[in-house]
Amino acid sequence: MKILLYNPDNGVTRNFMPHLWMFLLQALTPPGHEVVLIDGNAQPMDEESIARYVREQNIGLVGIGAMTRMIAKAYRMADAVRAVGVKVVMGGPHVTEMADEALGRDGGSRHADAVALGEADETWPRIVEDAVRGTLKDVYVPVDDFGQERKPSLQSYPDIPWDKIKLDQFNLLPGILHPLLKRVGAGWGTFRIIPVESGRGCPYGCEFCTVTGFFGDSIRFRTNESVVNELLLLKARAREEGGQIAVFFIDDNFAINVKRTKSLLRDIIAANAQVHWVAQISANLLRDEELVDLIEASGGKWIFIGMESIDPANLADVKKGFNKPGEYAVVLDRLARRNVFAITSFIFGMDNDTPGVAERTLKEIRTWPPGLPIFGLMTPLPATPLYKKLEAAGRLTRPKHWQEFIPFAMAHTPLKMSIDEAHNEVRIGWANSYSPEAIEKAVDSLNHKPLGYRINILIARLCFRGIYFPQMGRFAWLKTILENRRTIFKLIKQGFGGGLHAAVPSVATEPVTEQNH
Ligand code: B12
Ligand code: SF4
Repeated sequence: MKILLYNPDNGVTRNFMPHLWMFLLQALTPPGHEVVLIDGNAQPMDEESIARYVREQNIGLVGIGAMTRMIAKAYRMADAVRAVGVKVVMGGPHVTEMADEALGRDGGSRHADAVALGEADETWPRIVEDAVRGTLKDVYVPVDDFGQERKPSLQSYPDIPWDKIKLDQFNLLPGILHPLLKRVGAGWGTFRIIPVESGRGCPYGCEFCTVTGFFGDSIRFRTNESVVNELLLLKARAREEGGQIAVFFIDDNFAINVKRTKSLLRDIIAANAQVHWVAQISANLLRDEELVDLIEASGGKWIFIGMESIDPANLADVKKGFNKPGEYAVVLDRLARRNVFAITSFIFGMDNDTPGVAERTLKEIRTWPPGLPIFGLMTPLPATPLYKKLEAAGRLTRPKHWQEFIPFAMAHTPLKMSIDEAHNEVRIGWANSYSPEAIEKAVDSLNHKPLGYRINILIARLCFRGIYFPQMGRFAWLKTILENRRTIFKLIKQGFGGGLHAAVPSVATEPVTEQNH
């Protein structure tokens, strides 16, 4: 059977990274089937084109995965596939929580023939076999022989054949730049960010987050060997195709077990499997100097920290009191001293927020080493404790906000400001952090660092800007480049002064070298 795995576009940004679930399920598909992957963020498709594709390619089963914010598009695409008589199975965090919605059991129309609840590593092969036999069930639940919920162990993690998988849709370097980059130096034909997981689960249970409910509070890890082998495979691929590969460790809290993280990082270093990597780690776990040393030595470049708020009352309210705003600056300095920078994520519209929260947060941020601040709004995702709390209190203004997804729009009223005021705070956060002046200031403040780092932060800021300010087309990019021309020219001038080749940091093919320090 020919199977299509499809991830809908998010409608806001182009994907900088493919979704892991597609590659994982492809690797877990029983032999004898052909699996094709389409990520709508890289290959945009509408209802008509997916229906045509399914017909022309003789697809026998379509698997669709989606987060809450893409679910409306996912349902529309599923409807189009089912209309041409092909079965659709849906999975992922949203339909796990809202299976009745996907199956049309809540009074709405049906979008999926089958729904895979939770982690589908063990149920997917059964789904494929049932689809072949024509005996698809409505719901697949990962349970053991006694009917108890079972979280898959990651000890026998499948080998994802990164050396063979077609990744043409995930080259971040625009074709127009290829000739120029080839002249800059070998190793810049492609640049990909690849998702790798080393473990699943987070016990912290923050009120707004789906992770503890979905993956459970017991944490499961892959073996160090399996992660290291995956990195070696990716590194070899980058070398072979004359390109760059960076890895996003998508674990929700990469250092949740510090001892184990250190042992993994040591093994990565020992095997010379370093690639440049990004990971999510909560601030409290970055107190450990040895951990941060190992992050640097193993290729860690950016750490995503869910800071959420600089107000301890807000943090306590959402059960994230383990974040201590008083130590944010120390943590960020500790990283920056090793040339590791932070993506700092904030949520506005929390219950103790009042107008002016953006400016108060920006004032703090300005005292920190430059990084990548991002600002979002408190969002009640289905089945989270936050959703239940707001629903019980009658505070949801758009209880089914996913049916009509609007980027950066609240679905409930915060306690101490209006919805419009909360939206305005987010706008202030983005406008101040990603204006040409702010970007120039961030790049200039790294004047004592190697040129590669300043180029890194410039490119990262220009890309991150697109999360809030629409930057999808060529024209939008051209405008951004023009607005930031002063900073760009400054770096080009310095690059030619020192030799452009020396200035461009190698992302994946080199371990961390003296030049990077
Ligand atoms: C990596 C990641 C991202 C990446 C983007 C996704 C990517 N390219 O990989 C980045 C960093 C950009 C991102 C951004 C956001 N993310 Co995010 N992200 C994740 C993260 C950490 C890992 C995803 C992953 O690969 N997991 C590992 C795989 C194996 O698990 P999985 O995807 O769930 O797949 C398994 C099952 O769900 C199932 N399955 C999934 N799909 C399908 C399909 C079929 C057909 C079947 C059968 C089974 C199946 O099988 C898989 C194997 O068991 C998750 C948290 C998590 N640990 O999952 C959050 C998560 C998915 N993100 C979340 C959110 C909210 C966001 C943001 C909205 C945050 C924000 N406020 O801005 C943005 C929006 C992004 C956008 N513009 O669309 C939520 C989604 C909750 C929800 N109900 O939708 C999660 C769960 C985290 C959370 N805090 O709750 N994210
Ligand atoms: S620490 Fe992160 S992953 Fe864990 S529950 Fe809190 S927000 Fe979710």
